[in-house]
Amino acid sequence: MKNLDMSLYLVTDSTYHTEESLLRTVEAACEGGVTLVQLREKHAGGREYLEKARKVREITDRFGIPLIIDDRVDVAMACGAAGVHVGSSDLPVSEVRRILGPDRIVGATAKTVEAARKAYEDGADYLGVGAIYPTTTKVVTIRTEVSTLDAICRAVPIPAVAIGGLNLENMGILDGTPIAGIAVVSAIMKAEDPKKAASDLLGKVRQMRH
Ligand code: TZP
Ligand code: MG
Repeated sequence: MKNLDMSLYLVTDSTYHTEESLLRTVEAACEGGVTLVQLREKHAGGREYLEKARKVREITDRFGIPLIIDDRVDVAMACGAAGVHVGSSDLPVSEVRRILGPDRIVGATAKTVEAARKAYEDGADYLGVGAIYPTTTKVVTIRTEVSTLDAICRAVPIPAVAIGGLNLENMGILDGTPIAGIAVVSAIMKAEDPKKAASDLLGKVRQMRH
């Protein structure tokens, strides 16, 4: 198993950012202590995605934080990212693993214990589980009960992070579940002070896991 610190996973959203403010926000989040970054571009073509990925990687590299690319194996390989995250309508985990080889990180979304087991067997290194709360970021998603999240964590030996509508005020609901961390979009990407937001979230995750 890879040595991944999944305590605070930033997933980006360019919807309400210029490229410049996106990069500034990622940098501030890195300063604040995020432990993993996923570049998630739902509307960019391959070229734009790659150019952005290279710029984001320059930042994450400076902080020694792994960069994961959402959906696109080709973009991840071209920019030398640490890995790829795939959901149920993307390339299957087994194919992504085959293409990327054993060393890169493959993350998968899992909303059921069955999907979690399959992703693990197919070679996923970690799981994203949610949406725990309603989210304004992703339109097409279903809610995942905390009890399901808990069962997923116990069903597979790979780390799982909770995602979906999580913030400083409501993440207490995860207390007692054996999650490896949380993944957030809005709580950092929409924060007025993303560095402080990241630092506060990280503090709370660490406190919760004790
Ligand atoms: N997958 C499940 S919920 C979600 C994704 C990508 C979006 C989470 O965004 P936010 O803003 O933290 O609710
Ligand atoms: Mg996807």
